[in-house]
Amino acid sequence: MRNLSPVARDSSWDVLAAQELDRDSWQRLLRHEIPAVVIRGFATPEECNRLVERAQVIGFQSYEKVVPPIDRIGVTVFEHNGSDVSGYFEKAKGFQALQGEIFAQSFSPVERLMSRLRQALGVPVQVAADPKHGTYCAGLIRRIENGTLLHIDFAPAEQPEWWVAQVQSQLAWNLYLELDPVSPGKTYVYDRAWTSADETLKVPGTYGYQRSVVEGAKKYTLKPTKGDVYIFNTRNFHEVDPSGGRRTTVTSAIGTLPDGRIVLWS
Ligand SMILES: O=C(O)CCC(=O)C(=O)O
Ligand SMILES: [Fe+2]
Repeated sequence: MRNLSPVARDSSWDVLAAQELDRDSWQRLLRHEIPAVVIRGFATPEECNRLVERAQVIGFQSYEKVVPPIDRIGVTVFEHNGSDVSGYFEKAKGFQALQGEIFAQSFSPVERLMSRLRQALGVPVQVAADPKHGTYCAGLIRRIENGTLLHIDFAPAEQPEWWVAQVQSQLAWNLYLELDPVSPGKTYVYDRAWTSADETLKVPGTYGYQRSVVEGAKKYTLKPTKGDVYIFNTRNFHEVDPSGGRRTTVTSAIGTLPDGRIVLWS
């Protein structure tokens, strides 16, 4: 499963800006040549508001053992790191029904995102499925309001026993549903991709890394805007600032398989 493909370091970002989604920008994002891809106007303000409203009625819960706290509706592989694969899939079933309910009463950002990717890239896009355990969850509704630690999200490194560890590249999409207009909680992505040697810089007992890991690296500032989707390569170190108020997103991981297929999971 594990696919710790080396990262080509002969190219680095030349523009610190997100590019519109197309085949070319996608390939460049996978090769770590650009910091982000954007889909502007992915959802209308009314769609965003409606989804937030439905999510609030259902209610958020906090990630287990994460400081600073992050709230979410959904199930994540991150919280089942190690080999608690069955635990994840047991919870997944319950969540899929709940997610269906929320999206049926608003709209499905996951379906929309998959169809936009198919359209733009011309490849199959599916929710990830483990042949033994079934379908992964994809599409977490998340509130990051106190910021995050400096981290990466990369299954080959973090969930080596899982089916999704066979991905060659891992990206994330975030649809920003609700933001504080003054202090939205910026996201910073560094031009520095994780390698296994970086594990020595992990801060013990947390999901974060020491700051020295990004020393001297170019930094892209993602200032989120409501209704837009940003996609970035989560093998690159990144972090989120605390926000002045509500900061709600819908998000999932996106992986590329060796046969060209794209899979989503949370
Ligand atoms: O909320 C964001 O802007 C990014 C959060 C994050 O760390 C991720 O999507 O991997
Ligand atoms: Fe992340």
